[in-house]
Amino acid sequence: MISMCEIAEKLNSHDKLLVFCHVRPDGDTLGSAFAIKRFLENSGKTVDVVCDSPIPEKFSFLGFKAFKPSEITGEYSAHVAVDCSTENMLGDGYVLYKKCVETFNIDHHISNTRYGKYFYVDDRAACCEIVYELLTALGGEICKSVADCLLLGISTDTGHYMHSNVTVSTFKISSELLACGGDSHEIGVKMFKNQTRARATLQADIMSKMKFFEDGKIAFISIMQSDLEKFGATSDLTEGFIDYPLSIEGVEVAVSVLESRQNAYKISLRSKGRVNVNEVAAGFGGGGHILASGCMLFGFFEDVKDKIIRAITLSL
Ligand SMILES: [Mn+2]
Repeated sequence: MISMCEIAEKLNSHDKLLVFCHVRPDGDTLGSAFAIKRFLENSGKTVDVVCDSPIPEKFSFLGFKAFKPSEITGEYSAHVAVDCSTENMLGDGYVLYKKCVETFNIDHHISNTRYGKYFYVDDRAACCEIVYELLTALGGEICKSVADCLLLGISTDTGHYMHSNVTVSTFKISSELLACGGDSHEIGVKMFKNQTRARATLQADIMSKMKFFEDGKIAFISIMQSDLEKFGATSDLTEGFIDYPLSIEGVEVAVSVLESRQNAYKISLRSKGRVNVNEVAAGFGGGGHILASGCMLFGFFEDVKDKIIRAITLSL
């Protein structure tokens, strides 16, 4: 791994950069990418953002506009992936990412596969913490718009400062971003205290069908395509559902199974601490963090459910 100073220096030598977000983008990958874009554009560089999935509506107040990988025609001298633990997270952007000689990989997932010519991986609450330090190393003023991007990533990846991943640096960086004009309150409200009626009614329905295993230590929810259709909801609206089962007394691990297509399920895992769910997910080719991870499982729903419950039970 190269140092923060070196990565800043290497990035600074480029005038036209393409920044890659992961598929099904969250606040951290978008915040990281658009903070880099807006900061470098302030110093006259050209920076575009590419993402293989649409940007969810809830981020619209921040004015993010990203290209699809297929829409990119020009040449960029550097390709930068942010918050992407594996190249697969780039979706179809992966082929495009590899086309450049100068590839950067900036991430905070301990499971990061260290791809790219230059990688910087640090176990932080959010990739946006790393990006803040990178922009600080580059020098120059952080404007309100950049501060809001970075606060977005920190807010969403920490459950607005409620998760155990929050450290001294999380608060220190956040306070500096507030001093730059960032509006932490607006971001917190827009991300955590605001939802569509479709999401709220879908959530009530899903929670009413919650199941428990191992004396209530495992809480399990599942969201099928038919549930989404019933409420006119899209799968990105289910983000955050898993926090509810995890909040229940006695639950050690919460599992969410989202049917992405027939016989293909996106598994999300959250732990209160006794179980390392990064290891559980890694057993199925996935990964993430000790307390929050995910993987894909294929097959019939009942088999998928048994497989994941068994793996968690063995780690309890
Ligand atoms: Mn992240």
